[in-house]
Amino acid sequence: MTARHGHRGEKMENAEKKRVFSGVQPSGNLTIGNYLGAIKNFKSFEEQYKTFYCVVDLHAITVRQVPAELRRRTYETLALYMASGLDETKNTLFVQSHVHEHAELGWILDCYTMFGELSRMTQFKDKSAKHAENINAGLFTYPALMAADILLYGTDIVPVGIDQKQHLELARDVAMRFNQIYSDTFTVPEGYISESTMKIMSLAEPTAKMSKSDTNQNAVVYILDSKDDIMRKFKRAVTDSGSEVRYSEDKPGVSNLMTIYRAFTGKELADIEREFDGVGYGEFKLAVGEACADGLAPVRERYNQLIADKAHLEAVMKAGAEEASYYARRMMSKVRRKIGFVG
Ligand code: AQP
Repeated sequence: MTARHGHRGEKMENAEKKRVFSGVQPSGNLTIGNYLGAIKNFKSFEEQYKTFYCVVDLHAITVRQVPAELRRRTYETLALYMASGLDETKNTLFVQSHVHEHAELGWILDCYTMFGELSRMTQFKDKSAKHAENINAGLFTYPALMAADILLYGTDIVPVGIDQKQHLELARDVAMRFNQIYSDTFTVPEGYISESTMKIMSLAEPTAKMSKSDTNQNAVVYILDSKDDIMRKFKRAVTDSGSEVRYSEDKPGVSNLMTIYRAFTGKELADIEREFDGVGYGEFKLAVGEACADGLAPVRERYNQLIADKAHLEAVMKAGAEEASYYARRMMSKVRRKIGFVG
């Protein structure tokens, strides 16, 4: 047993804490959408909760991945968790495929998730339109695996962006369904969706979500982009008609930039409107670029140190998987018993 995961006393203490689970797919270079909508919020739970943050590689293969890139991005995603401030001694950081119970419970929950429910998932509809040549069964049952990820740890809270709300609701429904059939087994999880950063939009098409798999590199700001790239992308960002820096529905481009500016500076929207009153979009976009680049600089710096030490990352993911497995095994033995599996 490692010092990190301690002894029974520590587990006892953890047993009383509420649980948090979330994950990010290593399916591309991570964006400021992933950072502001999800990862940046993870840290706020590390003191009060028992937290599980996972690199969800099983989910990533629902879309075809180049093996060498998937491997590299798995390390990168873990390093980005840590570079964003997650302390590996306070959070369980691990890779989904290292804990086999995710796949096992995923299969079981497939059998408690309805075809009709999965057919209604907007992400499935979007992704099957985007990947028409590869509409595989995994893409369809993705939400049941996500339910397994969450329910395996008795999770109370799941910090995610708004795009995951529908999947989270399905996880709740599946938990309640299972509990109703077999008596109380799973905790019914709640989403934690940060209102101010729940959906960062594309810089090229501000009515669409910023996505790591977007093929238009100018639409997306990556966490590890250089300052020059960040400035260039914000300079080219699509704005709206008129010239006022004002937050409103009919100004999706400017509103998105204000959201990003607010997230990196901590300023209120009304103050931002005042700050840029009478100033053209050009100057505003430069200020957003500066704030974003400044906010990401320390993350990039820490990341560069972390990614250079692969042995340390491997030690973190190994220890994380051991810790997660302890909880996962306990839940699985309960689930097996309830269902009626022998042994
Ligand atoms: N644009 C966004 N704004 C706010 N939150 C976002 N998230 C993703 N994009 C935004 C949140 O990031 C977490 C991890 O996402 P994921 O890796 O599970 O996949 P996703 O939601 O499908 O994200 P992407 O970037 O769009 O990936 P691809 O292009 O591979 O599909 C989630 O909590 C998500 O809400």
